[in-house]
Parts: sequence; C-alpha cells; structure tokens
Amino acid sequence: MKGEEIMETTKIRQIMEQYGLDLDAEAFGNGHINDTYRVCGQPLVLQRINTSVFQNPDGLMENIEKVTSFLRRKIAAEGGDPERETLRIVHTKDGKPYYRTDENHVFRMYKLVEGTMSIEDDKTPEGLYKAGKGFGHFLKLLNDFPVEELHETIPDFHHTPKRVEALKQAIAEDRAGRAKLAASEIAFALEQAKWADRVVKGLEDGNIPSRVTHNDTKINNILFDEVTGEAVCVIDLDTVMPGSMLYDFGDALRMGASTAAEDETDLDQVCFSTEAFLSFARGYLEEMREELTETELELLPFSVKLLTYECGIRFLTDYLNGDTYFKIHRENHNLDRARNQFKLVAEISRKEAVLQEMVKTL
Ligand code: ADP
Ligand code: GN1
Ligand code: MG
Repeated sequence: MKGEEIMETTKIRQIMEQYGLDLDAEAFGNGHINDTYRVCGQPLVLQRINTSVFQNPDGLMENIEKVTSFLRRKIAAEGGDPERETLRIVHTKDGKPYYRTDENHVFRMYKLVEGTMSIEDDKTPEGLYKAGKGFGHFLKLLNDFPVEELHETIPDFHHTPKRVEALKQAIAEDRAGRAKLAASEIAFALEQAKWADRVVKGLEDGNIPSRVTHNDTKINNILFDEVTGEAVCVIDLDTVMPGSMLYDFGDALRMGASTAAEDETDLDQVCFSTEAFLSFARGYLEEMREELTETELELLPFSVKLLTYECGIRFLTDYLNGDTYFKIHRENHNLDRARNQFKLVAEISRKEAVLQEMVKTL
C-alpha cells in the first residue's frame, strides 16, 4: 500500500466515532482500488472509497443499498442466510451510508462476513467450481433487478475499444516517459486490438443481452466458507451495473485460471489452466445455463481472452500514465501486471478451440 494511503490511527479513531465506536482498525484484504480496514474487536470492515475512481459516492451507495436489499429478499425466499450471503452496510450515527471527512475522504462500513476466506493464489479446481457457482448464482438472483434504477458508477467500464483509445492516448502523451520501456507490450496490445469490439458491438446491436452484472468478478471478490469451502458471499459491489455476463465470466477466469499470481514476473509460471476453466464453467453453467443465449455460450472462451486483454491494457495504460489508478507496491508493478496478462492472452488464443470443445461438453 502506498504510504499516503495508510490512515493514521488518530484519523481512524475519528472516523470510528461517527459509527459510535471507540476502536482501532487495521489494513485488511488485497484490493487494488479501495483502502480496506478490519475493525479490531468487532466483526466490521471499514473502507475508504476511492473517489477518484468512484466519483459519485451517493449514486454508488444507493446502488449498493438497492442491490443488497434486493438480494436479501431473494436469499431469504430461497431459504438462505441473508445476513451472510450478501453485504450489509452499517450506517453512521446520523443514519448516513457513508462519512465524508474534512479532507474529503469518503468512508463506509460493512458487516464482516464471518467465518469466510478468500482465494488469492491458492486456486484449486474444487474452489473454482464453487466460485463459478457463486458468481453464477449471484447473476441469476439479479436477473429481474430493475436495471433502470442503477447509476453507472464508472461509465464505459468494460468498453474495450475505449480502453484501447485510452491506451493510445497514454502512448501519445507518454506522461511518465515510459513508453520506450514498454515498446514490445505496446506493440502486442495494439496488434491484438482488432477483436476488442466484439462484445461491445454485440451489446449495441442486440446480439448479446444486457444484464445486471457485477463487472469486477476477480476471484478474491467472492468469499468462501472457512469450513465447507462453499461460496458464501459476492463482495465488492461498486461496479454492479448493466453489462454482459461475458464480462463477469471472462474476468473471473482471467485470474482464476491463471497458474500464477496476477503480478508474477516469471512468465514461465504464467499459464492458462484449461482444467480451471472447465471447473469454473461447470459451476457457472449449473446456475446460469438456462438463462444464456447461444451467442453468450459461444463467446465464453473468447470472453476470457477479451477481459484478460482489457485488464492488461488497463495496467499498461496506468503504467504509461505514471500509476495513477491501480495501487502499486513496487516499481514497474503495473508493467509486470500487463506483461503477465499479455502472456495469458497469447496462451488463451492458442487454447481457444480446446476451450470451445469443453463448453460443448457442459
Ligand atoms: P477493492 O475494491 O479494493 O478490491 P474490496 O471490497 O474487494 O475492495 O475489499 C478488499 C478485500 O477485503 C476483499 O478482497 C476481501 O478480502 C476483504 N473484504 C472486504 N469486505 C469484506 C467483508 N464484508 N467481509 C469480509 N471480508 C471483506
Ligand atoms: C480492480 O477492486 P479490485 O482490486 O477487486 C479493478 C478491476 C481489475 C482488477 C485487476 C473498480 O479490482 O477492474 O480487473 O483490479 N476494479 C476497478 O486486478 O477498477
Ligand atoms: Mg476487490
């Protein structure tokens, strides 16, 4: 975590006071966007919302209130535990969904989902099957959510062609003077851009249905029961917006089916596991098969390549812009991440036909 992002204890205390609490909190979790803290001695999570990424915290929190209330009703109706299977916002003493400090930092609090763990680099076929079921079930529950009620928290979040344009702009501006250090990654990214508009076009011409999707289905954005290993709760709901299910499917396997961490620099270790793909797809389709169109089913393997590519060019763009978006923990972190993602893109391209056959068996 960058130095300025670690809150001083006195400031944390001041924020906790807004929740009627006299407790400390310590850094928690591995997100790239928000700053997350675990409250000491209480099952609570405090989070500083990254307001340069999420510029409308009112709209954002309204979305999360609506989505989690909707999910709670559905979970209760199917006999689940609504307090554990979706997030619960904790309000301030004044009944507000977040607190803005004098320095304009925005904090919110959630109940900690207790007795859970997340998958980081310890991926197993069994875990991926359960993650697939978890994300698939999440989407199924949101199938009839009134989409017109949602704010678009990050406009064009998965508009891959616009991401390509942003990369081109970053190359042209070369603000941090790094373009020469990333020449081969830039060449790869631009060469691959030819298929970047496939899903956006499908959504525009109606070939791919627009659904209420999560849009950030990174494998550590789902919590698993510590004892049974079952998927319990999908978290990080900041980007729940209209989108394609292909975004969720592809993004989950971007990290879920990689044999290494997202920032592994030894690229020999970075491979795309077809077994992991099959496990996740099996779980996902057990939940969602009936809902999906032929086009969606056909594009499942492609979606993994697309989302991995998109994430790679986002890391590369951020590297060129001087690391202003994703948290970094070392020099060249974003470039390492981009290289890692591009290695996966090349691997997925080679294996696309095999993955297609796998989908057919399901
Ligand atoms: P970011 O947008 O930065 O990724 P997340 O909301 O995903 O933020 O939170 C970061 C990490 O904190 C998660 O990956 C998870 O490990 C942990 N976490 C967040 N909220 C909760 C919660 N309510 N219960 C348990 N763990 C949580
Ligand atoms: C961010 O917030 P987190 O760490 O779960 C990012 C995702 C990227 C991911 C790459 C809002 O996810 O889009 O795929 O990093 N979230 C946002 O690891 O930009
Ligand atoms: Mg997260």
